[in-house]
Amino acid sequence: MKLQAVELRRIAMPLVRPFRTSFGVQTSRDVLLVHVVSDESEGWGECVALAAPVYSSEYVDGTHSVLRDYLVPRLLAQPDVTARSVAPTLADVLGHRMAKAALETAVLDAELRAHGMSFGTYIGAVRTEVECGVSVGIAESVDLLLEEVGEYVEAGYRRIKLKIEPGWDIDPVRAVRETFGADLPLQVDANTAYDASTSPRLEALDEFGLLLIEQPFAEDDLHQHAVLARRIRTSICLDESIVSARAAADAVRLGACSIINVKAGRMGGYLESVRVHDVCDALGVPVWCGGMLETGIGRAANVALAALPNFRLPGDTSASDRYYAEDITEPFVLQDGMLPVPTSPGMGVEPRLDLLESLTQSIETLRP
Ligand code: OSB
Ligand code: MG
Repeated sequence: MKLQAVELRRIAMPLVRPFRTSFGVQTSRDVLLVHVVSDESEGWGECVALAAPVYSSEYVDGTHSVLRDYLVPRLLAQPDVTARSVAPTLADVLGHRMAKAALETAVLDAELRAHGMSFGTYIGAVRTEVECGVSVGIAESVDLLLEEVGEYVEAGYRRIKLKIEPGWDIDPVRAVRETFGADLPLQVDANTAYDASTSPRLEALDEFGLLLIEQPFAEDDLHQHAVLARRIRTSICLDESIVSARAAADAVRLGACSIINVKAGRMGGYLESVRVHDVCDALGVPVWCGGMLETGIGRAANVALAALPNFRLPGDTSASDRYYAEDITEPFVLQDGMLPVPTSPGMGVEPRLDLLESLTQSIETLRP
């Protein structure tokens, strides 16, 4: 394909409820959408960077800037662009994986639409629907947490993930176990909030039969994760630390984790995410699909990714109404705790352009 234009569109999406994690509270998402127009078709990608650099070093204004000044110009200068050519073309720009992922996804959407092939078919999806979990923020009180978890259990979610931090860990986990029973699939996510001095609190979680503990320590501290993994029965899962298939293989071989959360934004795209899936499969390590509070555009690709065979745990691929009163695509609706894998060409969803217009804060169009 020859790219004719790349549009960078910023939209404001209010969340249905505030989402509090160990790194802060989010009440809305400032989303950067990448729209590519080629001589054959069009495609969309959603950048998952948060408004501030608190989950990883990327943030939405930074991704916008690097796309505009460095990434998009490199692609526009190419006579022929395919999704597989995007990462090599951008390789001399270091890091900025979320920005690169959004651009590669938009190109992949356009390419697959031109070929009439769905993303699920392209990557080898083996399921028509995927099991969904939900990520529950740090609450004002244990009572309010139990109320929120109750709503999600009632809605049919197949797994609950509690956000934790030192001081909001043992009590809420115990309360959820006592209220919903030992059979509720339950896991926790610390978003790097612990260190060696607070690690004993995580050891105290070992008695609650959790599916996993996600990213308790710093992104670059694989050693501390390996130490904890040796001390407890509960599986350690890494999120922030895993930025590539190589990082995944290294972390597993060091004994730092036995489960991996796959997020395409963090890994620079869906093509690298498939490689992470494959290397983990070869190492006997299950993966699951994480989330970054995506709109329907990003969610569609995540749901298809989660249909690969080694995605063996429910993902943070929740229904549209968990995040937004009105989604910018046809909403994803939970059916018996599952979401259907899109089957239309490309990522399989159409943005609702009228709604998109009303949510748009700015648009910038770049041409060759
Ligand atoms: O650590 O998994 C995380 C949201 C934003 C940033 C990081 C994380 C999350 C979530 C929510 O846990 C996942 C989702 O429902 O999209
Ligand atoms: Mg996480």
